[in-house]
Amino acid sequence: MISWFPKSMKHNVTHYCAGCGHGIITRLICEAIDELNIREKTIGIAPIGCAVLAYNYWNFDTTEAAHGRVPAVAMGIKRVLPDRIVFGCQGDGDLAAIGLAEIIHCANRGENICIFFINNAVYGMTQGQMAPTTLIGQKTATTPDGRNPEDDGYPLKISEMLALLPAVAYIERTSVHNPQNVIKTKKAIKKAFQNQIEKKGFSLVEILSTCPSCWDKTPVESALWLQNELIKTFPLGVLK
Ligand SMILES: Cc1ncc(C[n+]2csc(CCOP(=O)(O)OP(=O)(O)O)c2C)c(N)n1
Ligand code: SF4
Repeated sequence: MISWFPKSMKHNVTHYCAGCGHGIITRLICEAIDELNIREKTIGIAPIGCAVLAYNYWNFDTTEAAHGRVPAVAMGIKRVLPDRIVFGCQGDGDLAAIGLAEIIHCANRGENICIFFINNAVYGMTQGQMAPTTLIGQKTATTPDGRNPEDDGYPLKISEMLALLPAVAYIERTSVHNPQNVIKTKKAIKKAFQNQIEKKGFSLVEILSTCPSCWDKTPVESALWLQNELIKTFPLGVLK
């Protein structure tokens, strides 16, 4: 059992937009850390993107990694301080575009860290550019007529790609668009941490998340769009 407000979370006013999935994910990570009683030895790494300020909410040791370098920083910390529990958060622009090489090689080495990969199908922070995960036909600031695979390529399925690597311990795709899936997401986050505690190697949880501001939808419309459209391209479940 946990108290109503996680010990691992700071009492700060959120900077996330109304209906954004980031806030839910931030709290789930804190609840998981509390429940596993690892707050004193956890180190979290914030990315670029809207989660850049995650350390304003995390009440444990944190640092920041520029432009996709979360896995490299996490790896360095974990190798120097192997008794710590080290995790990183990354958006799809951060992880699947500018940091693609980092995540592939980190996973391929089976580094004993956790990555929470927040897929909202756009660059939220920079006002909705196309991301590698943007759906075919999806309108964004840089694809005003919708993503066209002939010009823009196809949505990149990072979890499926990483699940092929032999050194990867665990990959699951979850979502936070409704309570049932929020509960599943927390379970997946806890499992990833547990894997690290048991020294099983690299774990990644891809979490489908809403971005009402850049999707140009209300929070309710965003939850429905995630459920009816985003999940079609990014089906939920354990990939490895
Ligand atoms: C072409 C390009 N390269 C690099 C950047 C720097 N940059 C700032 S925020 C960001 C990523 C934000 O998107 P995401 O990682 O999806 O996080 P979100 O804000 O959606 O949570 C990047 C790559 C940029 N804006 N444009
Ligand atoms: S821009 Fe999108 S991802 Fe960023 S805080 Fe707002 S809703 Fe969330």
